[in-house]
Amino acid sequence: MRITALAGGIGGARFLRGLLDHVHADPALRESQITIIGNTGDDITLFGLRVCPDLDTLMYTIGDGIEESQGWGRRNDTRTVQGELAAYGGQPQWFGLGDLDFATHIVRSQWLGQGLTLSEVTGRLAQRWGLAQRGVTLLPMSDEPVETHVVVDDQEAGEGATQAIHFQQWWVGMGAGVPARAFHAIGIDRARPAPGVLEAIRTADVVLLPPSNPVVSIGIVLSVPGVRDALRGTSAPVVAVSPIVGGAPVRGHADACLAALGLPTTPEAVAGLYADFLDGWLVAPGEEHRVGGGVRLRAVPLLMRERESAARLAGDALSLGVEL
Ligand code: GDP
Ligand code: FO1
Ligand code: CA
Repeated sequence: MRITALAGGIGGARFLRGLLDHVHADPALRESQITIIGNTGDDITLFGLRVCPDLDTLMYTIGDGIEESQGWGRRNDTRTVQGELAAYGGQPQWFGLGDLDFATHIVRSQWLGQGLTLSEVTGRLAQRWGLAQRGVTLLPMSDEPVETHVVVDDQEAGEGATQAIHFQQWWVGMGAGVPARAFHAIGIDRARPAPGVLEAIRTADVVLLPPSNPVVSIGIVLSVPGVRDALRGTSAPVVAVSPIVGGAPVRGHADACLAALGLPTTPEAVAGLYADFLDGWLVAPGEEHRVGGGVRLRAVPLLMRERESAARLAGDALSLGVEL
């Protein structure tokens, strides 16, 4: 089966590792090809190095190198380089970069500097993590740089003044502690889908949207020109999983992101963002509120506590897609 998924970082990665566990446990699905279209709006240049948090989270999780306790970064990493950078007064210090993780950013930056595209670089990095052997192709949403910026109030500039800051400064630096007024994907007007992205959507048997952040993960991928049209046009069923359970995100700040769009933190609000292409929608039991447009609703346990529950959830999403 050809399965295509759009994904952010931690929620997307846990779901997709579950999907792999699910397909590899079933002889009929074992030969499946899974193409992951990763969000690159979180990308940032730090200390001259290009950092792609969502691609790396996907790669490390699927390649079994992730630090499970935090959901990002390399397992058992150390912070020697970061400590030395801080001793020099190097900025920023609010973004944690481990020594092993640094190697990824160094070699990525070197290859980008030699003129390789981000897709080519991501393909090379993925080789080290054995993604192809697991039937996985990891694609960035675009080879052109796109960076999500967040409009926040500028207290110092006075009443009503705002400023736009990098997404990571808001999310990690400030812990999303100030309200986001709007999100802008800088560079999106010049961005084209990376090679293979539209084809993967068009030729898929099933398209899955993991419970990734609907605004700053999936929303940014959807804003790449052509991606949304491809989802509307594909003959494959599109099935999405709610990241909202019991009126709150399972982790992270999706509530603050939805609020910036004037939306409540409900599964229905998220489904509304996907309404023009959505065919199947997984919600938590007790949250089966109708969403329009003939979308097939199914209630299943949505929490990915360990790999087994993530595999069950991914299996539920896949089987809904196959039924549609
Ligand atoms: P990020 O890029 O690291 O923020 O990760 P994603 O965008 O891929 O996923 C973040 C979203 O995953 C958050 O909005 C969470 O609510 C959601 N999430 C995390 N864990 C779970 C879970 O166990 N179940 C569900 N349904 N959603 C989850
Ligand atoms: N998230 C944090 O909350 N704090 C960090 O210091 C941090 C560092 C970091 C380094 C590399 C990487 O690939 C991811 C990292 N993340 C960190 C996670 C990540 O930046 C955010 O969770 C996502 O971008 C939000 O979607
Ligand atoms: Ca992200």
